[in-house]
Amino acid sequence: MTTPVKEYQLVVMGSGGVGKSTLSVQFIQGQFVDEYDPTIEDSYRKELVVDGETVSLDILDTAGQEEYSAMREQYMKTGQGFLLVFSVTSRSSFDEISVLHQQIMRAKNNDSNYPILLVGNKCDLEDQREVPKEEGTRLANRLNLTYIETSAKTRTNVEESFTMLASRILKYEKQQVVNARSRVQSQHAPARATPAQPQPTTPAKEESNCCIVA
Ligand SMILES: Nc1nc2c(ncn2[C@@H]2O[C@H](COP(=O)(O)OP(=O)(O)O)[C@@H](O)[C@H]2O)c(=O)[nH]1
Ligand SMILES: [Mg+2]
Repeated sequence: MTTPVKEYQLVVMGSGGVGKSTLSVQFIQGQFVDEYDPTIEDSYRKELVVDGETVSLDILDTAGQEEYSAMREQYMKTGQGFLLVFSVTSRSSFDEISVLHQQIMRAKNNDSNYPILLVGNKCDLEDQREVPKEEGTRLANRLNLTYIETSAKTRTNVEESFTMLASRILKYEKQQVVNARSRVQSQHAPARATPAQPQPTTPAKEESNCCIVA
């Protein structure tokens, strides 16, 4: 009997022209596309082995147009991991990151451990660089993200960034299970502690109270 492969939704976000489609196509098809219709929002699927587990990644390459903001809210809710992409050759695309991050945080109940990678793309264009590596690292530290620089042209760190995000998602999911277990245990803890406490006047009522799920 084969175990069903786990599926995860990854969302690639960032300003127009930073290389979201090029990164996605390079990862999926292993080729560099010079021109890709910037208005196309597409999704791709790829299976890969992450931390010894085979997973299926559903990758949404967003087009980031304002008129689709209802769609944007939707994929921010359903996305299980995000690549926040800017281009190291564009200061304005870097400035846009904090806004996008805030929007994700709103959709994810301000969970600062949510799997998100900060990606500085086009690192092959060193002579056109507007955002130093240190600034990327600093922003990532401030937002509790990991920073990685990529080139969709030379394939530098392309595979690594998607794999790293998938690995983060798996770890996050496992942590959620641990957290849920310890929540259940702590809900039962007062009931076990009750006999050691000074005898309450109405023990039956207190015991029933500790079973209420908040
Ligand atoms: N030199 C270089 N060009 C890139 C890189 N990534 C994307 N591009 C180019 O940047 C332009 C915009 O890329 P695209 O993927 O369409 O950006 P999107 O709007 O974020 O999807 C295209 O001409 C790409 O060929 C990269 O890493 N290095
Ligand atoms: Mg695109």
